[in-house]
Amino acid sequence: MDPIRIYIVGTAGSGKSTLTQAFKLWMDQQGYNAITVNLDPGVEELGYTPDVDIRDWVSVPQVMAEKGLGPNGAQIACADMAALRFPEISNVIEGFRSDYVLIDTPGQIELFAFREASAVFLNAFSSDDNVIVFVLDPTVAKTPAGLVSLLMLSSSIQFRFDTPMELVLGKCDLLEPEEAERILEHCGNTDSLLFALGDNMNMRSVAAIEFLRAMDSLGVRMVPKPVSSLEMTGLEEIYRSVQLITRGGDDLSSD
Ligand SMILES: Nc1nc2c(ncn2[C@@H]2O[C@H](COP(=O)(O)OP(=O)(O)O)[C@@H](O)[C@H]2O)c(=O)[nH]1
Ligand SMILES: [Mg+2]
Repeated sequence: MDPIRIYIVGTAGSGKSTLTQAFKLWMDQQGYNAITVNLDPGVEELGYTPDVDIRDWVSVPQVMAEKGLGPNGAQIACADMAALRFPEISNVIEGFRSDYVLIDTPGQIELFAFREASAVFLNAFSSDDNVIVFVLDPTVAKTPAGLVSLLMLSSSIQFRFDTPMELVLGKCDLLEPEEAERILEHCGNTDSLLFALGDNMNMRSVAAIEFLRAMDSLGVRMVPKPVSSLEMTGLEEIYRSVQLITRGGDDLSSD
């Protein structure tokens, strides 16, 4: 059976790399066979050693030096070069024959969302085996407008790739319990979120109303799973949800 590929996606600094590392540790502890893949060619300090590292094929500092590009131009060039190297990278990933592939995506979310490389990766596999785990940064999700913006961003990515997605509220250890509760309540209950946004009918609240109602009628609204990579909490819930999405809840370990 093909491995389940879990793409960890989120805004810069939301905690993607730390979650990749924590999730791998948790999977090891449970006896699940998982590998980690770093897809960020520009990262300097990762905090863990990935099993497969895009920097072995393309690296931002090297492209900056060779092509005389600045860091942003080099990031984009690298993302596009990674698409060309996809067959080799994919072969190395397949070689591990693991049940799970945890994919840490570039720090800047637009590199994942809007460059071709991620579409090449995602489309190469059956959509039944891909899941995007979208990490909500708690410092942004704390305000109602920040939360709606993140939900819009996650919808944009879901729309672009047509891949199942699980939402995660990251770094929960930094939130007061009632703050975390409020965010979860806002995600699950459109009226409470609209109420929190305020009732001044400006462009922003009309856009939010239309967006949230559209999500409601499509049935794609999601309540995030609260997670702390630091305290290793919420990882089992992500795992269960990924299993449900990809395998209808069958646990690989019971095969
Ligand atoms: N308190 C706390 N800090 C975290 C957690 N996850 C990540 N961080 C911190 O958030 C910062 C950004 O994390 P990183 O994983 O590099 O984010 P990325 O850019 O999305 O890959 C780092 O300083 C991490 O130590 C968490 O669960 N709890
Ligand atoms: Mg990172």
